[in-house]
Amino acid sequence: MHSISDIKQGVAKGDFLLLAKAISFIENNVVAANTFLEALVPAQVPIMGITGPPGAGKSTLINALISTWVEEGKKVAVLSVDPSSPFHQGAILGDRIRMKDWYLHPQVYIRSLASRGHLGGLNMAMLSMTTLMQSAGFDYIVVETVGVGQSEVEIASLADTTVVVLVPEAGDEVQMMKSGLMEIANVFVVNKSDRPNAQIFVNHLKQMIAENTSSQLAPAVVSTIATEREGTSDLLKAMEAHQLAMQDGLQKKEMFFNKVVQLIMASKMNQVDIEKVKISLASECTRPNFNVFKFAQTFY
Ligand SMILES: Nc1nc2c(ncn2[C@@H]2O[C@H](COP(=O)(O)OP(=O)(O)O)[C@@H](O)[C@H]2O)c(=O)[nH]1
Ligand SMILES: [Mg+2]
Repeated sequence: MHSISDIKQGVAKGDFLLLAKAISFIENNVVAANTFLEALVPAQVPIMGITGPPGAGKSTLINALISTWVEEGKKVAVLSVDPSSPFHQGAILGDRIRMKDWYLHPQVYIRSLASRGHLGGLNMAMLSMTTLMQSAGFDYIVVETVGVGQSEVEIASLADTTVVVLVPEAGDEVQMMKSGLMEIANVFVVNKSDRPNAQIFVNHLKQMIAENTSSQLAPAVVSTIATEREGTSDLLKAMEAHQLAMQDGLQKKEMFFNKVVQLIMASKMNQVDIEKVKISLASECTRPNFNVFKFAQTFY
């Protein structure tokens, strides 16, 4: 494995080959990668999570944000996961088209992750990769995930700032997922504001926020038209304001606590031979009065 300083040098020159190799290494060698990950020296680059239903305009929005950052001379990393299409490449191809300007750009690194097949789970993969990006010299790190109620990636436990992207027609949906979304969103984006009734939806959303959160924790609401790059500077301002507000705050501590819990759980799981569990379970579970607690206990 190359050292992180070699990887960083590559990134500085716009050559992402060593970075890509490090990612593959992490994906394929959970235990061996630990030594590499433990040696990283992550900078305090905030991780921005962008989530929301499929088609809301997350990738288009990220595309617009990248434009702004690239113009400022910054380096940007985008990690994108679409758990709704585990084997189908469609969503990833769609993002490739949406963000096509950036795939070969020396300031931008975009990586799509399959939602399954990661040793140690997707959350672990994301945690490792965002830490790697923080250590590799990027100025901005964005993670795109599809949020559909029970997102496979708990983006909120991974991101410093979580942006939930909705569209004006999302009224009922919001009602449905109200509690969950209210908890994770630091910023709401109402994208496709070129559509009729966008303002009504914004007002409705603001009202729901006021009813459900205390004023200090209230997420900002930003209207955008991602395809026109409209509202992106407001979005940037809202994200920056949130990052300022969370410095050393309770939310930051909670985020790190969640990460540490995930790592402890993963390392405990590494001590278990999961194949052995499966084989043993196959014969045991058909017995009458099979007790799952008693069975699991033999593997602790
Ligand atoms: N009218 C309109 N269409 C948009 C806007 N933003 C994105 N779209 C379109 O919505 C579709 C889905 O966008 P995409 O970024 O792939 O959504 P994602 O699945 O959330 O990443 C694409 O056809 C975009 O061109 C917007 O602000 N207004
Ligand atoms: Mg997308």
